[in-house]
Amino acid sequence: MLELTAEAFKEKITNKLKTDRGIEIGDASDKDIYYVIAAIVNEEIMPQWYDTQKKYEEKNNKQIFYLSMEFLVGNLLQSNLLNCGMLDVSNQALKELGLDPENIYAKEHDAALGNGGLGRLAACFLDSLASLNYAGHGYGIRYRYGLFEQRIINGNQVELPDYWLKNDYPWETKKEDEAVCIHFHGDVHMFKKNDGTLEFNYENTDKVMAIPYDIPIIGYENKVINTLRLWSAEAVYDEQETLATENNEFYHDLDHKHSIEQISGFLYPDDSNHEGKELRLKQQYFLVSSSIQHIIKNFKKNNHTSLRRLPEKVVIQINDTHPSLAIPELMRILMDEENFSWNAAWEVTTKVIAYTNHTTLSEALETWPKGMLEHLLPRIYMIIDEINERFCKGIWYDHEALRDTIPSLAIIADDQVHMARLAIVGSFSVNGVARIHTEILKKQEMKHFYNLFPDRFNNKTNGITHRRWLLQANPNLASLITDVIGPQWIKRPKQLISLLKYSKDSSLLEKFDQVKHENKKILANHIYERTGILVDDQSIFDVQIKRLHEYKRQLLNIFHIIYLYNELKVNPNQDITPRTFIFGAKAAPSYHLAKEVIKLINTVASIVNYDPDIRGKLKVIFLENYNVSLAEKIIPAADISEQISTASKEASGTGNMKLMMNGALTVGTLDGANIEINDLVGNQNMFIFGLTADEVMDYYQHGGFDATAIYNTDDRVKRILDQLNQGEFGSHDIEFKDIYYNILYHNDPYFVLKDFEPYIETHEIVERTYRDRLTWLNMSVTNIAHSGKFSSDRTIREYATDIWKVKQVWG
Ligand code: 26V
Repeated sequence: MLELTAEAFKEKITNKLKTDRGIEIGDASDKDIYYVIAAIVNEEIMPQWYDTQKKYEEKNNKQIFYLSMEFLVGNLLQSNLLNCGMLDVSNQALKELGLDPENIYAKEHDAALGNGGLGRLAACFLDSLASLNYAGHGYGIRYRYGLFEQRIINGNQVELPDYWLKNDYPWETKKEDEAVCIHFHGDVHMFKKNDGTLEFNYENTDKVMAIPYDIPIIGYENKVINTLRLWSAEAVYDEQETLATENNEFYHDLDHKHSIEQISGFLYPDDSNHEGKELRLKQQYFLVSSSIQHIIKNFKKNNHTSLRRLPEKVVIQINDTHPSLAIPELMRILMDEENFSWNAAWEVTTKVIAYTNHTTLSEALETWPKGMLEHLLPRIYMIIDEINERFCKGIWYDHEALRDTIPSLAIIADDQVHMARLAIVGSFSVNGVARIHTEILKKQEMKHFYNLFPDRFNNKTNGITHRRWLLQANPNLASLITDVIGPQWIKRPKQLISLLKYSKDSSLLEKFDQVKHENKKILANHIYERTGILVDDQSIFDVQIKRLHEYKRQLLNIFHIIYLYNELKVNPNQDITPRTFIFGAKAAPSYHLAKEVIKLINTVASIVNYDPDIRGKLKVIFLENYNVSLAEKIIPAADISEQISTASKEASGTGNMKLMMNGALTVGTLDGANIEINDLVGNQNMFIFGLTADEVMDYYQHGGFDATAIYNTDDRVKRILDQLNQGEFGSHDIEFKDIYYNILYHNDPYFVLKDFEPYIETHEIVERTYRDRLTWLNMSVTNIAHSGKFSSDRTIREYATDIWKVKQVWG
């Protein structure tokens, strides 16, 4: 890329400090330096961004539009520097200026526009799309407040607003002239035209402007710059620059303006429990309508032909059902604005839209009260109603054998609109995100749909960008790998497999050990700075980092810790390898039980960490405000990756892939993508335990599991639950009773007790294995070697070939 020397880079920094910020280097803060480096990157990429768009226009190939309510992009300066080939020179220049590059890059406030896996996946996909040279863009919402900032106060989670736009965000460009207008509410009038067809007009709608802000998505060393377009809601003004409302009274106007801006006000912080909130529905339609309007405008600009040919030029991937109103919205535009007949519009729509499912948890499946949808989006509701009518009639007449299943297939049933059903019926592809997840969709959750549309269903196992999660986050490991097998793996991550040849070379394994140890020291320092707690960098770093949810079973992990603590209290001289348990997790603010688990982890931590009997053999660290930046610090230092969901519940998981790629060994259930990791590395290179998905589903269907029986027979379990019930860990004696009741009176719905014993035993094996250094290191390197499959480059290639039918644009 750009041939810049460190000397030249330093000069750029000093010049820009003067010209952009009016200061000399000696007076510049880390933040000033951050902004000028971002400006240097922008200067480099802006012309490339323009050129990329021009090339796309010239070639006029099919383009991919990834619609998502979430893009968890995190921090961008370092990855932008990396992808445009300036990271090394920037690091060197900063060091020569006496600055710590880490500190400078850390000045960026993470863009936390996502909850967890689903949002981060969207961000990894954008990185792969650009790096592999696909014309693929993201569309999302520019929430003014991202996912809340978490503080732990007295062990409790406290949520603070995340006003990430407080300071200038250097990566966005406002495109005022590409704003579009969105309509809510209003009356729909139907006219019969002379030719007998129907025309629909809307009146008295509430209008909202959608203003796009574009963020460049930089491909890795290939000069491709794609776009992430985030929409922001603003009030519509009339010619006199007053708010376009019926009543121009000042305070009424302000109120109105405020309620409009709320549409892009904040990201909903719950990723597990669907609540039918109208504002969330408004957000979804706002995203969908602005994006589709823009896609169609673009098509018309570049193609002087009928919109019937839209499927040749456009594919829209919807990230879960959240953008599934894209289906009726595209129908609406084609019919009401472009005069398409129903059949012609349906033909186009169902060739353009593809749907990814990310969960089978019934409580997360979206449904909207039909009255709410009808009131907010009357025309859209009419179209959904018609889709439903035609679909149900089709089954009735063409699939007699399925007549009985109509109530479970109908898009509108029980006064609710079922969004997953709409998404399946209105798209040409439905994919799950790991093999087992897709199989569960086909055989259980969506089996009737699968019988109707077997060709529509397909699997696309998730992936992660190895550029951010290995090359950038773990430079020491990345350069060791390059020393051993050469740099080809960076562009072809499957080539990591060449490491296998060296996985028994003890002098080399030592080097891997050193890298891990260095990373552990860095994390230990960070932990000390953030918490004041000293952790032993020789201890096993046992890591569970993910959203807090019952099905992810952080509770099983903390029960194991309590068990170890109890054992050590009885026998303080026990010879165990010291362990540091590291947690990072946000709970949805309204998820009471999840917050109780956070409190429990912190309470156990405060007891274990300061108990002299333990003599530092166990440490429990809960790092507050887990986010992308923190993940980048923890993952390179992990020895153990806890992937212990109740089998069948975790659709895929992506943290499992990031940790594996950084040499952590998985302790996991046969769930999600763990199964595919297991296929590659084998039982001998990971620690599998617990119920299988079939066993779990069998218990749900036929019963036969009794939590109380385990409580009564396993003394270890009884002791832990009694400790909770009797307030041994609580500041008052009802503190953790809810957890106790949930397990014993609701029959332990996530099988924590059932999997307790195998989990404990597995951890005993983990400890023995860890002591056998060469075996452990061999396992670790074997995992890294096989992790290439989990690069999102592989995933994106599969989407491109099987679903989107697009090719790389050039090169
Ligand atoms: C659901 C909801 C429902 C209520 C409103 C807000 C909201 C926001 C997000 C979601 C999506 C939940 C689904 C999800 O995040 N699934 C995760 O997707 C990952 C990427 O495919 C996958 O690795 C995880 O296993 C899966 O749990």
